[in-house]
Amino acid sequence: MARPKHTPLAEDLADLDRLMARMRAGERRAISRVVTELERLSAAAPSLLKAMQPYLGHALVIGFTGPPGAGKSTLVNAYTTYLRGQGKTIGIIAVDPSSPVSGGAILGDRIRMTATLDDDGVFMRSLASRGHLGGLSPAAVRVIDALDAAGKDVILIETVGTGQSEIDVAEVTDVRVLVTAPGLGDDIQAMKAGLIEIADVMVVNKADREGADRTAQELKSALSLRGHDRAQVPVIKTCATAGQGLEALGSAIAEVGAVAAAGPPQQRRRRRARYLIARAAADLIAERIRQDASGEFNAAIDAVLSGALLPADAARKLIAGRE
Ligand SMILES: Nc1nc2c(ncn2[C@@H]2O[C@H](COP(=O)(O)OP(=O)(O)OP(=O)(O)O)[C@@H](O)[C@H]2O)c(=O)[nH]1
Ligand SMILES: [Mg+2]
Repeated sequence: MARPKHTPLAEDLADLDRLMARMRAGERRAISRVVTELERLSAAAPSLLKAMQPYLGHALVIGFTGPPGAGKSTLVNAYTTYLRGQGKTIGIIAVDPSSPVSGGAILGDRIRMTATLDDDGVFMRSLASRGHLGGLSPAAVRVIDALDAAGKDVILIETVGTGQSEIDVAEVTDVRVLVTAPGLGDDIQAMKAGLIEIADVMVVNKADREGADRTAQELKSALSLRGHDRAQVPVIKTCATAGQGLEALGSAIAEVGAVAAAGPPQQRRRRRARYLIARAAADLIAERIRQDASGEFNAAIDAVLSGALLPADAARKLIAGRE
């Protein structure tokens, strides 16, 4: 993962066709370069995106979300090894990997994600989501595109489920895996509500620990309470540290993935583009309200206070400008 320190900017970026070819050959330095430019949305990003166009829409994107310390990184690492055994190339994106609970800083993830070492078939990048109110950063979505263009067959994205992020992840991934573990207590309870609605596959990791069966049962009953559709969601027990349960996890993911892969590739790209546009629009609106040079926002507040407008109507009016 060592990044070249003295690469002249122009060297890699001058010949984009060559850069694309190197990236698609799995050359780590080339992928790293493109990922970094897109992550930072640098001046080179627009021409890179253009050069990437012909190669986009191939990868299957799988999201691993769950409470801090559930074993997401360890599981992603084990699953990577499993997929490598099938000859698949892998891109990994770890969003905000340093949780206070497991103390798993980026360095810790490096240790857990040993499958990424010395294997040009795997590329991993850690990203911070800070500054983006708990949500998945648009940078992560651009990095998905970069790894897709690099020809990775499968892209695994790890996020801590903290509210907004799992909803964002649901929007940009083809398969959504919720990872929990026994003994996380309230964490699971708090997360259940949102995540149970969107997960395609549920995992109870740390199956070697006491209480795994009970946690699996709890998840199953929570799912069945939500109707027939949700009751079909598989609940799989794994022990990521020992590499157990991966076959079952692999087939459950493959089943959901096959449905996604059956659709046109364009559809998956559309979802990512839609998300980026929606985020940009939300940012613009937030910015406009913050600045509020025209006093429109103050007028809206007055209208709400006087009972002339409901807050939602005031918001609609603000977005529409003048009506
Ligand atoms: N006993 C047991 N421990 C596990 C298992 N999987 C992971 N762990 C341990 O649980 C701890 C947390 O694992 P991580 O993979 O960092 O968990 P994470 O969900 O990625 O954590 P954050 O990214 O910090 O939210 C580590 O000490 C792992 O070794 C498992 O199957 N069994
Ligand atoms: Mg982690």
